[in-house]
Formats: sequence, structure tokens, C-alpha cells
Amino acid sequence: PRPVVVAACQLGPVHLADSRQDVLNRMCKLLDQAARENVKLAVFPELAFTTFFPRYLIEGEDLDQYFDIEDPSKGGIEQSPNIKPLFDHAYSLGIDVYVGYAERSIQEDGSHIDYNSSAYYSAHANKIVGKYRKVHLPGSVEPKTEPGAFQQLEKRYFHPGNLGFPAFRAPGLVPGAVKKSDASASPAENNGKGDPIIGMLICNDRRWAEAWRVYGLQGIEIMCCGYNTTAFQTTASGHMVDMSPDAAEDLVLLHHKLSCQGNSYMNACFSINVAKTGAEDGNPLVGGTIIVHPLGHIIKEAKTKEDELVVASIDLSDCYRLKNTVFAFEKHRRTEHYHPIVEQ
Ligand code: CDT
Repeated sequence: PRPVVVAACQLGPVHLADSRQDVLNRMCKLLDQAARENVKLAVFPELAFTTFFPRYLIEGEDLDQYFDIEDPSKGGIEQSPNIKPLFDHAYSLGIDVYVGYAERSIQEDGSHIDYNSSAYYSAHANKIVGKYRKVHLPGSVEPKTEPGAFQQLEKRYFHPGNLGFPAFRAPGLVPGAVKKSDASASPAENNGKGDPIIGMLICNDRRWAEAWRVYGLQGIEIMCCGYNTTAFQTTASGHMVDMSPDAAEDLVLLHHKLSCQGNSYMNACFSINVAKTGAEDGNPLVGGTIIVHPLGHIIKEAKTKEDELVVASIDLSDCYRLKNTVFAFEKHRRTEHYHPIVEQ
């Protein structure tokens, strides 16, 4: 057995007027609670530190406040004064952290490229050991023009991620693991012996089977995914689909759970799926924070739409029941028929 206690650190709404310090305090409080429950990995939502700003048209310098700067000449995102206190606190408690943030990546020529990113901070290594930039950006570049339309401007504010889907190992997350230097070992070869193999997705990515499968092929054992998902359905013009609010929210939750449960099963991994939820300045986001077992069932689910710690004690060796049978990819995949998947 390779037991580890993990937690989804669900966040309630973050309003426009909430300061970064207030949000940091809330996140550190969740980490304190996690430490009391012996948690070793804490997963926070997408764009955790601020409101979900892509719902607004924001122009010029007003946008800058939402971003954290990654400047290779000055150190990485872990040096950001807004983020460092979270990692410092996690270090003091011995807890690994996945967290989503808006990244402003400074280029050699001084220009910048913005991404919707996540980082995996390892308390054991005291550094970031995994980085991900959201690939599947929803929404539009231009604001919807019809009166009353809801905006989803991620395609305006972010570039699609350029890192692919890089699995990595979390050093020391499971005590006594045989060390492996990278995540390249096949699942059968790994068979639960090395440091845990982790993947990261961000929100809309969780709906894309291709993203999960690229990670699945790297043998991931834990998928971490934070999200901000509106609690209603919109049409192509940005208007609410004509159905009752309760029915719309149920449908959003159904699709969220189908995506997380189905893909966890088909890639034989645990997944920790974490919401920023509640109404941000009146804009409703779904909850549905869940920790999913490789066999597809939900192990633990949030009960509220507020800051809430959802804890589960998991055994990573449970992944191998499927990785070595139904989903032994090296034995059963038929790649000669898969070409259309990568054609435009
Ligand atoms: N943040 C994010 O990715 N939200 C999307 C909304 C899609 S709306 C077309 C999601 O998939 O939940």
C-alpha cells in the first residue's frame, strides 16, 4: 500500500473588492486545518487568489493587478510577494500545494505573454516541481455585444498553454517510495514503486479526453484540477439557456462529474477536483468539489459553497488494479485507428 492523505481546498466566492491578503489568509487557514488532519497534498482552485476576472471586460493597466509575474531573470512565481506566503506556510506544515494563478511570463526581449497557469509546490523539495498552462481556453476574444450577454473572455486575456501535459513526480509525498528521477517509467514498470506521478489540468481542460489520456500515457496516479464554472448554461450569444436555475445547475454538475469520474476511471487515476464557488459579486459558480477514485466513484464531496476542506485518505496502489488489466495501455490500445484525433 502507498497511503497518502489529500485534500481539496474549496474556496467560496472572492469578490472584486476582496484583497489578496484576505484571500491568502483564507487559504492559509485551510492549510492549518489540513495539517491538523494529517493532509500531505492540498489542491486549490483555478485563479484562486482573485475573483474570476475573465467575466469582465477590463482594459489597460487595470488588468495588471490580477497577474503574477514570472520573470526568469528574477526567479519564478514562487518569488511573487502574493504567492510566496502560501508556499512558506505550506513548507512549515509539510504540505504540497497545487494552486491556480494568472501568470504574466516575461520574455527575453521584455515583452510578456499571459497564461492561465497552475503550479505544484513540493514541501519536501521546497520548490515548484510541476508547472502547467491551461490548454483549452473557453470563451471569446471579443466581448459578446448583445445586451445582457455574459462574458467569458479567457481567450482575450490568456494565450493557450505551451507546455503540453507534463506529468511529474512529487518527491517524498509518499514516505519510503523508491526514487525515480522522472515520470517516464511506464505504469507497469512503475507499478506503484516510485514517488507519486502527478498531472495538472485547469477547469475546462477536464472536459477533454485527449488531455487526460496524454497524462494517462505517462502513468499518472493523481490528477489535480481547479475550476471556476458558472452555475448556469449559456447560448452561443452569451445568454442564459431557457431553463430553471436549479435544472441548469444540476446539468452543469452532471457534466462536471461525468468528466471527472469518467476520465479518472479511463486513466486509472485518482482526481482531486476543486471549485471556487458561490456567487462572486452576484455571479454564481457551481460547487461540486470532488475527490474521485480510479474505479470512478466519488470518495468525498463538498457539502457547502464556502471555504471548505474536503479530505480523503487514499491508497495509490489502487490505481494498478486497472492500469495492469483493462487499461494496460501498452497491451490493448489500437493506435493505428487513432490518427483522426490529432488531425485538424
Ligand atoms: N473557467 C473555465 O474554464 N470555465 C469553463 C466554462 C466554459 S463556458 C463555455 C468550464 O469549462 O467550466
